Amino acid sequence: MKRAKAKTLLVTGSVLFAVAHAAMVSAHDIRNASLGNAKAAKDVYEVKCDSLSGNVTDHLAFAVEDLAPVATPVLKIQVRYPADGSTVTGSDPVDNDGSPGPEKELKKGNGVYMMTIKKNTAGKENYHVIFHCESKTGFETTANNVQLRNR
Ligand SMILES: [Ca+2]
Repeated sequence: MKRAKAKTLLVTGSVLFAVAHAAMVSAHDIRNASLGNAKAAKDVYEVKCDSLSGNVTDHLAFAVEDLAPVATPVLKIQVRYPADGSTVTGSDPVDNDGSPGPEKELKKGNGVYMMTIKKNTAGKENYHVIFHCESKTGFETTANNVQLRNR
């Protein structure tokens, strides 16, 4: 759970960061999920960030990975904090290359975040989502998620 070491590796390169990230926090992944053919298809998850062992959440960090098939749609991940409407969006610009798109953060502390996976055009897609509630100092806090919509 302690991610201080991963944060140190971060300065040496994003590849090391991705490896450390995957190894240390695999519990907060949504693996091999899919979006249907329709352009408007989207999956919605509710993520609740809480405190763990005295560490209060500072932000929700997230990234999406576009898995095979290699298809036209570009996958997007949008996280919204409904309490004030703040949103941050990320994407994976390279389909099925074994790594997610750039990690993004929404800094809203403990609370409920809405995470939506969508795409920019019609076509079936499969994806993997990585997300973590983290304290200011990079400790993982509690993240519970439920899927609200699956299209
Ligand atoms: Ca990719």
